[in-house]
Amino acid sequence: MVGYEIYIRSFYDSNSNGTGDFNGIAKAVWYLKELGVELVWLMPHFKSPSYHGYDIIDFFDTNSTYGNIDDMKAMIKTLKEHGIKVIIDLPLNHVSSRHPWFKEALNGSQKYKDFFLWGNEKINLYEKRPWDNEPLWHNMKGKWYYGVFGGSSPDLNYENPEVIEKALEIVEFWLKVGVDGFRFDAAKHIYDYNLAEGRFHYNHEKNIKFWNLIMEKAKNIKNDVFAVTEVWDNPEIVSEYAKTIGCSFNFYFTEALRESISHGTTYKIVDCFSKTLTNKEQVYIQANFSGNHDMTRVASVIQSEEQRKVFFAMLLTTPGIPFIYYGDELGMKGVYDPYFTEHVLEPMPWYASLSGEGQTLWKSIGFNYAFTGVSVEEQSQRADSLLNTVKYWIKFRKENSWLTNSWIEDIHNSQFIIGYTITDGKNSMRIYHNIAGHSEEIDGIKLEAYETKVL
Ligand code: ACG
Repeated sequence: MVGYEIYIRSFYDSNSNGTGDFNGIAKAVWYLKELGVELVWLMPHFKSPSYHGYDIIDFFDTNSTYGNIDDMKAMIKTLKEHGIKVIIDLPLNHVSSRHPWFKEALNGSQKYKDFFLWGNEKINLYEKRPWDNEPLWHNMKGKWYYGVFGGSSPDLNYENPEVIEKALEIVEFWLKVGVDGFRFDAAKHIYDYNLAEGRFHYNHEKNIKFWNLIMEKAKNIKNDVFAVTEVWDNPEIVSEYAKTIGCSFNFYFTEALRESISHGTTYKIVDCFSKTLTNKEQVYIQANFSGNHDMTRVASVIQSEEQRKVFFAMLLTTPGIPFIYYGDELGMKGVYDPYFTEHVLEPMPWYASLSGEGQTLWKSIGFNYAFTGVSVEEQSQRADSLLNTVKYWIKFRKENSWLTNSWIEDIHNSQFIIGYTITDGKNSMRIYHNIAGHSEEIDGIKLEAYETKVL
């Protein structure tokens, strides 16, 4: 199974207003089918004041520019008819500062005050976020509140059982709408501040207990629910969450492949494969991925199409459920800017001219101008394009569906080649990738520039 991350606003426009929508995704099902993906991850679709949607105003309603709940149900139905599951992004850690709960809290309601975390004299209100020095505490109407992702998204207080109840209600609601599962946003942040000690601190144990509870609820409603967790951390920590949730994004994979391929040396890949893909226990599934909306697009890191082909060949011949970020299969570019993430959320280019049915145009396109030719149209017409290479490997993966529950053994490498056996204990194959722009040899096997060989 291969997953595909979609930013709804930028994907496919069904009513010619320039903005992508649920009906548009249903209309574009032919593309998802042709590509071969079987799982779609929708970035937040809830009512929200921001373009990205991670700060929610109503957990029980959709963003009306994308359509209403009935439109969403119809889209899920269409995709299901074509064998494609739909999971939604679920940011439970915080809400929008315009959420009625937060407004009530600011207006003095004790019930809703207990939904959030408030500063006091024991707390260092100027403590910074450890990874980028952004403030953790914010002031509104003279009141200090905690918001790990900024002032516009106050954190919920999960010490309050009522808040936990709300989270369970939200999970139940969307499973009943018909989604197949979730991408749990910011999973390590549910309990990331120790109020008693007045300092930032990840409580992984408590977080995992919380996700256990959520998963129990979800499985009660839908026993084959699929969930994947976003824990952007080192592999040891990620795996602790993955064991509970069943699947986790493998950030180290994306980082290692990008670095190794752009620098022309396999060592980082070897380290990553050894640390994250050799586990025979199979207690959880790895979700390796091409990139996501929080990082520079792979085509802006790995410049040549030939190198990107070997990147995708590797992504699609490793254990687990690989995810592709919409447009990465075409070579869409975009450089991540934490203050303006729109650069990596550009409209999906369906046509070389950027005009035609379904084309979204809600923002001007900076990194993917028409003249770059990167589009579904251009890529489909060229037999040796990146898109056609990605389709080839997705098809290969479908024909070898055991790869989902497999692991890697016997890694051999040189500076430019990595070879490994992928197996599930019953089936196995040996795979070699050459990341160099010239031919190379290993184990008596010759590979042409950027070639992948399956034996
Ligand atoms: C999710 C979403 C993101 C969203 C939010 C909030 C969370 O994907 O779009 O923001 O709803 C941190 C969080 C993640 C978060 C990203 C953006 N992603 O943990 O949950 O920020 C280090 C830290 C990570 C950190 C990462 C960011 O440890 O915690 O992610 O840096 O760069 C190695 C290390 C690893 C290290 C990396 C990178 O891998 O092992 O520890 O990660 O290197 O150095 C959205 C919007 C925001 C808005 C918010 C409300 O995008 O603009 O403010 O919503």
